Amino acid sequence: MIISDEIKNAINKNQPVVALESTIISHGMPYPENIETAKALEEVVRENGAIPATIAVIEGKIKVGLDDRDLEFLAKDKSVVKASRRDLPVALALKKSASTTVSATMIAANLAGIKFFATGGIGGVHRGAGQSFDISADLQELAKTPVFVVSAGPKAILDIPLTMEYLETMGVTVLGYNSDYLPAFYYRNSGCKVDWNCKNPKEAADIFKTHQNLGYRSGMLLGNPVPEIFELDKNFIENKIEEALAEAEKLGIKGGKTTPFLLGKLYEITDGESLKTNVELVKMNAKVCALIAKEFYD
Ligand code: PSU
Ligand code: MN
Repeated sequence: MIISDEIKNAINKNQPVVALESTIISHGMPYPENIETAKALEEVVRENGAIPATIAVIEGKIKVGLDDRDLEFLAKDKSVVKASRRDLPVALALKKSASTTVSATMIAANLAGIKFFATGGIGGVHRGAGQSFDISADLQELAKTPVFVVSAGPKAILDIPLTMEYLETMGVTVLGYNSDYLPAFYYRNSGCKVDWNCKNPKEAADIFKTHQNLGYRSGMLLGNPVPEIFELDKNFIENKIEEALAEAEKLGIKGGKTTPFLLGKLYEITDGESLKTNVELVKMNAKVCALIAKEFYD
């Protein structure tokens, strides 16, 4: 693992560090919005008092803190693979380059000693999982790796009530951020209640501190709704999601290709509206995550 000097120094001094994932760059957004967003996220984290740590696998090593060349490569090179928990040992042993999903980024962050991580939307239980069995490894990771994850909820392409149920079964603490409901990525309210509404960064930091003091080895999920001005109309986006899902079904898209396909398709059929919202919600998550990390180490 290669950790940048700045990040290593911050970790050693117990200063706030926020991990950022790289699948969103390689498989979540088109070029050049992906690299612009990757850079903007690092800025947002800094502006809010924490050190950003974007994570990927570069030539067989976990790299914590990427330079411009790495970001450019992840944003442009179509050969970059998407590495989840199960892929990580292979990518490292065979000296591949790969972007890391929420699960792989949590593993890397935890190994590096980073406790906070901001993403867009986590993976979850896919619609029709009763048939396909498609449940993202992100959910299991939240149950076994002690990292605090800020997201705008599960991606709306998923089955959100089943995702909530799964997290509950695995004993993962799920918090709403100033909301009684889990957000649905593109829109603020999934209609799915959360047990706990956390009102500010201090409450979130206190809850995570207590969780650590109890010796829990699991992670925690904060659902931060997209700002109102950027949210998409529920009916509008749900119709588009149906359309994208039908297309995926027709083409026989499966496994790790499903999420990138659906996000790409939505971009196309919403004339870029889905991407605009996606960019804004990740930025907001990076901000909130930095503020919570700052409280935690204060
Ligand atoms: N959030 C986004 N865009 C993304 C992802 C999250 O705004 O592309 C990625 C994350 O890396 C997440 C992955 O872990 O999608 C889930 O993929 P799957 O459903 O195959 O587990
Ligand atoms: Mn899957």
